[in-house]
Amino acid sequence: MFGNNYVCWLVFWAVTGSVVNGFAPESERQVPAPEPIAFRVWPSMPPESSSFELSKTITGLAFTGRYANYTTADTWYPSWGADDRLYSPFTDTAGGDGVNGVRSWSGGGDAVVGHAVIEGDNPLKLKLVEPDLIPGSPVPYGGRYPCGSLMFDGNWYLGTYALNNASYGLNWPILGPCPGFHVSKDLGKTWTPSPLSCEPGKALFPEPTKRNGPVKIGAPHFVDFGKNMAHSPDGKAYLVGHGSTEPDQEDRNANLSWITGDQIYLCRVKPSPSNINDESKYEYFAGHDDNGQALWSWDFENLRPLVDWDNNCGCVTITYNAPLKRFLMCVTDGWPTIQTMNTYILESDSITGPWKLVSYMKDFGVQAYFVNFPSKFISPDGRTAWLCYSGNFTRNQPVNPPGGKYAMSLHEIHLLAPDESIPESPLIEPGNIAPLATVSSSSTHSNYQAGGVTDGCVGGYPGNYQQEWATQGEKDTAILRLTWNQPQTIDRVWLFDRPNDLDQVLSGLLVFSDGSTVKTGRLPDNASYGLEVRFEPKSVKWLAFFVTGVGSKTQNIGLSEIAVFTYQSE
Ligand SMILES: [Ca+2]
Ligand SMILES: [Ca+2]
Ligand SMILES: [Ca+2]
Repeated sequence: MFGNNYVCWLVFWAVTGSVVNGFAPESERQVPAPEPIAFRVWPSMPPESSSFELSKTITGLAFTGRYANYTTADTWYPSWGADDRLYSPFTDTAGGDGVNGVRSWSGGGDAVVGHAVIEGDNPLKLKLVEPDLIPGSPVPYGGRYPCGSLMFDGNWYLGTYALNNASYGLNWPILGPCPGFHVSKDLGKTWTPSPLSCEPGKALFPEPTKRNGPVKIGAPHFVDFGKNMAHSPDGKAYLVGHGSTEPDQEDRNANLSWITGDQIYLCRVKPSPSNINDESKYEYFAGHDDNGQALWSWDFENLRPLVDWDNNCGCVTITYNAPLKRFLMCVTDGWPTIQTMNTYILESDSITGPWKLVSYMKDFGVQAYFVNFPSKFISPDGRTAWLCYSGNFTRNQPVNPPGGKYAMSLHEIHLLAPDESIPESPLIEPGNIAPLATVSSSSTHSNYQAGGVTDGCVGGYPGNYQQEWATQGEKDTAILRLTWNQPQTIDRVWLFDRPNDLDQVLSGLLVFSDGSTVKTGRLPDNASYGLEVRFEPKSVKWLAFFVTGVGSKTQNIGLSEIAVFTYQSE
């Protein structure tokens, strides 16, 4: 479905455009830039096996387009300390500067986990400080990675979990046990290592029964109750993890991995340095009684699933949204560990459920994982928050939403209220397939990202520079290329200039993967209008836009937006 404006343009075209052989000839016209939208709703596409009721309180999740990326590491789970700083693990730094020069790698016998403090109130202007490492043996597993982080009453608890590899080519397909928590009483300067280990029988919980056997709370994450756990119902820390049981319902590789599983489990403990690694101090969620009251048990044997959805319960986090009085659960289904991943958001007014579906975000990222809502960045009305995740560790995948990265990637989101109107724009309708493409460019200015060119917004410097692509000093050499995973049948492209009055495209050339080319003319300088280029429908896997001529004042040529429309027969 297209917005009303689009229908008007189509009618206008049918009246004024000449038609040859049933198709419009290659031609150009100006189209007005769609109004900038406040947010873009991510379509919720739950699979048929989903049995969640839809939430009536939070009816969807939308992205405003504002984002920020920090470091070249993943595994960020910030915990909000009483001193207003965020305390997080990190690991697996990939190139670049790591975290202020500190590099962490959690696979192999020399596994270490990173930790760092995040300062600042504005998610767009955070400062990472005090990064350091803690070693810990993964034996008899192959890797030992960070999981839950809690800063409470001046003590920092940093959890780890074991992973194993297997011979079938996936990424860490076997989830192992949790060997407890490292504890720091001086804000991360020194640590008392966990006395527990990854060996079955010597881990925190009495699981697995044998090496590589399934676990229920393999990678626990602390429920984020706000600053210094301000909203814990009973002063206890709650931990949520994903797992599976034995025997499983089917035989699949990576059934239970770092990012895949069958159930979600919950436990709680009064946090103190002496309690945190003492299993006898833990209580387990044991289901509900006949009146719907949550049951808690001191016996791990009585642990029951908080969510039970075979093959759809991977890595999980929970945050309390205090203004809305709602718990938000983020679950990633990342099977088979190296392709696109799905994330869904659930909400409940009780930590023990029942949970209702906010959004099932298919191919979110397109490979996002370790998804959480840091409570510090929830707005006073509870409707704006920032989603924290890492994305696309498997290279050469498209990025969606724009700005996602292998990093601490923070994205501003809006939680839809019932009856709230949803903004429309032809740039975010399904007919525009530019956002589905992998974007590459001859160069990109260091303050910009090429992905701004397909974010659905015509904008840029001197406004929001995240909404456009600018080159690093290029003029008539610049090339932008969009590549799709599948061939696409297209018949129109919209091109919008950078809105500033220095940089302007005077001429260009569209080159398609089928070998055809189309010359394009001047783009309106201030981008209040764009250039629509129409051509006979063609099936392509990629297209490239070559800038062939620019205005004399141009410094860093680029585009604020490109849209590519699929051919609609009829
Ligand atoms: Ca399963
Ligand atoms: Ca844009
Ligand atoms: Ca311009």
